[in-house]
Amino acid sequence: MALDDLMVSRAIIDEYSNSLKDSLDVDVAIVGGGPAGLTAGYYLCKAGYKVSMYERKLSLGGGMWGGGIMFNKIVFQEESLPVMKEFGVDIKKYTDNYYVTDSVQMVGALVYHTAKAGLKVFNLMSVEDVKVTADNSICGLVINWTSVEMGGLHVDPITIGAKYVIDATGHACEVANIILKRIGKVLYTQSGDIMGEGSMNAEVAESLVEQNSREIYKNLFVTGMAANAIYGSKRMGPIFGGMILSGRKIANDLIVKLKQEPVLVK
Ligand code: 48F
Repeated sequence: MALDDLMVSRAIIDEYSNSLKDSLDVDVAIVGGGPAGLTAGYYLCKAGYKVSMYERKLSLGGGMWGGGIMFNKIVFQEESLPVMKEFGVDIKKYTDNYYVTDSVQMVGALVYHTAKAGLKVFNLMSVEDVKVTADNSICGLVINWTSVEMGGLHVDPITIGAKYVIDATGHACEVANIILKRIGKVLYTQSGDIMGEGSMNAEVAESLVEQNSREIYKNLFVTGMAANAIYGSKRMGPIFGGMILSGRKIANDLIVKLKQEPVLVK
């Protein structure tokens, strides 16, 4: 059969535009496609919610590809085994409570299962601001192409609506920083500010990351390394169990909230 180059262009433009239009109003918008954001997206989509993800880079996976010092192996602990098994990766028990998988396989599995569950992914897209209601509750995101950001070009962004937003931007906790800049020290921390990440202690950091994964401002939730940075916990380095447990925790919290919403009868 003959191939028409213009049909290829048309298919790309139509399908991407439809996807973007369909994601103008979502239940949950996730900023950042690292392990925590992807896991949160997986469980939310599996529960039937409409979820979109914005990732600045070309590829999803965040800090997971490089394992530790570019040795592409992922270490995780016993507690996170059920989530690892859910993604179907090959797991090797190294010794009691230490399990290892391949980081490339893990990123692939997370991306595949999350996309198949229905997550709408917009890569090469950076979140530069939040959309707020009159009382400054978060109700969406302001997005623009990463290439615009990189080029320092003066091109206006577009806005999407979301009932809830998740900051899954890792060490930089970028959405929380936007709140500080635009609204002030209003985060649900002791000082209202980002408390800042402490030095390495995997035991402490991993034990706190799930409990730090929660609402940090009106309709804004946090997961992953950003949660520990915001609440002043330590860093954990190249162990990834806490990231996926944190993603699952925030998804479960939001599922509870979304279920409580009244169903509008048309
Ligand atoms: O950094 P990242 O992997 O965050 P995470 O899911 O996992 C942390 C671990 O990788 C590791 C660790 C624990 O073992 O300490 O660092 O918490 O993924 C964050 C993603 O967010 C993207 C960024 O490119 C990365 O892929 N990101 C950050 N800011 C923005 C963004 C933004 N403003 N807009 C879009 N994407």
